[in-house]
Amino acid sequence: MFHLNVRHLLPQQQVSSLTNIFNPEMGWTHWIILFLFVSVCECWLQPDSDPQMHGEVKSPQYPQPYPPNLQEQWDLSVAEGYQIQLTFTHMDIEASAGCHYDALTVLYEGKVLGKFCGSEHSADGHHPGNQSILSPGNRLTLIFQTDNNNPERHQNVGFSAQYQAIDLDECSSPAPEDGSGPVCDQICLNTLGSYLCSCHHGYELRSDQRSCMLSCGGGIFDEPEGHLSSPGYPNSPPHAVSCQYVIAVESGFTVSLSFSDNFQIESVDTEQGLNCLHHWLQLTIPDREPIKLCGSKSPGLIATNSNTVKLEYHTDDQGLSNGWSLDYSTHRVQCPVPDNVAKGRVTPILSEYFYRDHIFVRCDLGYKLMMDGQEIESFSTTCQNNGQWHLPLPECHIIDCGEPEPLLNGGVTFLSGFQNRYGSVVQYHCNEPFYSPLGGVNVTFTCEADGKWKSKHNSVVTPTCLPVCGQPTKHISVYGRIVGGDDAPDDTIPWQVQLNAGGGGMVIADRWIMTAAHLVKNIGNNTIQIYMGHTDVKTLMRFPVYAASVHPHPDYNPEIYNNDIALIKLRDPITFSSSIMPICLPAENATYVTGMMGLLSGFGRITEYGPTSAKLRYVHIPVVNQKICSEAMGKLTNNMVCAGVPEGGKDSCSGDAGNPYALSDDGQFWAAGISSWGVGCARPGKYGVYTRVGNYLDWINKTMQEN
Ligand code: 4AZ
Repeated sequence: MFHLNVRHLLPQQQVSSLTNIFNPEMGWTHWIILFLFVSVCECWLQPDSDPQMHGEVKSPQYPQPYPPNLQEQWDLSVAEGYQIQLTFTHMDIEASAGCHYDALTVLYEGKVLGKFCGSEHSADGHHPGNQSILSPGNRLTLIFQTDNNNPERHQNVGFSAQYQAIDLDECSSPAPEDGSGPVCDQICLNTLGSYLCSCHHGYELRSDQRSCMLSCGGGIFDEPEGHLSSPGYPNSPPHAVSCQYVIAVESGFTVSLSFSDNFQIESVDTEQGLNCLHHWLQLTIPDREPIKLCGSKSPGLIATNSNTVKLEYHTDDQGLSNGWSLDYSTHRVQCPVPDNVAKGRVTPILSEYFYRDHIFVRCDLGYKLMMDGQEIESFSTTCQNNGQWHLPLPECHIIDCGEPEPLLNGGVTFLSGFQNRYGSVVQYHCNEPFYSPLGGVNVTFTCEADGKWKSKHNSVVTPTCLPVCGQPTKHISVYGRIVGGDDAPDDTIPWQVQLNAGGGGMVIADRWIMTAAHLVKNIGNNTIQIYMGHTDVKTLMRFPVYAASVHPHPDYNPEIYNNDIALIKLRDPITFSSSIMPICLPAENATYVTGMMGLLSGFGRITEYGPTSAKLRYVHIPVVNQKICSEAMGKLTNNMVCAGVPEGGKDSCSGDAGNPYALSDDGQFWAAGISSWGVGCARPGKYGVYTRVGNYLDWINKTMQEN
């Protein structure tokens, strides 16, 4: 194996001529002039500057006989690193002993390689024959000398020779005698015109390109673990070592050095202790003072707490250090153990946390994650390569459900807990006895972990308070009359209303009044005023409420008062109390049983020809058999029901149209009839005729829904 560090040798001559030409201090004009000069010179000097690789040499006048008195010289040269091989194609020089008269002398650097004369077959002289002449270097000098001593006019033609460049094998050249050693210290590679030196494994070529030295084995070590040692360890390395090693592993990891026991770096004993004066191993850790190590005690384990460390081993040309050896390993950077989070949990719980570890924080039930004043869905943080968590820990704050939704016509009471926080329990109630909760029971809501108030059945919908209908807080204890009736005490008929149009009506919902169609048929919405909540007319009139829309039955027939029913929608909803309460609508299956007593009320006339009442009056009259009534009153439709007594005296009268005729079931009043028409008032044998409300449930509900 050859060492990789192989450098090509530039012939010294070329190096020096290059450095002469490329003088860095030259200006641009000089460069241009030089360029022109070099270009031109190259053309002129081509034959000299570009050495010949082969050629021919002939004696003067060859193949004519050469003249006398010659002293001709040829200086042959080929490229550096080559030898010249000279081969004679023909030689015919006057032969003489020792080539005394005429001779061709071949020289290398002044040293005679051969002196030739004669021809191939001549007896004396010195002819090269078929042998070539090889110059030791890249030059060769030929000198052709002839004398004048030629009385017989010789016929010798001289010589003709070819020469060519032959690669010089520098590697097999013997070591120069100056004691500088062989061409190459370890390995020599012959190349065309030159040679290369190389070194065995573990060695590197010195800057002289010839000699080899023990390799530092330095460089960058980026694997998570590895082994380093000084050159030649455990044997002492050559002197004047300067080796550099860099351990640079991924950030987020720290390097620990573990020196073997066999550690020996020359130190100098001083009064202050060991001094690493001439030999040392210096450790450089970023942001720390460099540490110089020497002596013969192993430093053992050194935790650098850094992902990079530079080691520089230095010895001078004296002293003795056997060197050192170490194994390095890496550990993930450690992050601090996270604090506890009050009302929360950090997972996973470990005794140590390292680079790339994640932790999660979850809050106890009823608590939420908060960061920088903001609630967050989830939390995790990662141990970074700098040993810090990438996010600080969040806090767990108790969940707050906020104020519970207010309940219309009801309220909310705190049963337990604190400031609407998690676990607080509230109870909704309706304003009894005028409202009752839909579903019947008071509902409790708890502030749950999701921050919502929820019922036992996990509902988030606040309950609804439905108005209580037909159940006055005060009851009429004495039976009385309208015609033949009596004044109604306050709060006993709280659904009673009076219209400015004359006639009355009844409250059936918080925005709806029911009355007779014939009263409102031709009246605009804006002119209708409705009064309620008082039994005294004067007081009553002080508190009008207004209609938003009026809905007489579309099939109302004014001729026979069929379908004499209308609904008025109020602009504003009514809040019910003991003085204003709706009357119930008939049940789906409501029956009008003959003889059943009903409650008729209103502000109509007290007698057929008398004045209307200043007070609300009422009378109890029974439901009359339909056939009997029809016989008494003429043709009735099924949408009508009669009430009254055959003997007369108790009846509705003028101004009572639209008023309620209420039947009761289990103390709950329902709107059985709407006062519609009659013949006079309270006459014997006559009855009051009322719109049979039970026939209009669908229309009423539809109208209320659609408006
Ligand atoms: C009316 O004109 C009226 N006796 C209402 C009912 C009766 C008579 C008249 C029935 O308002």
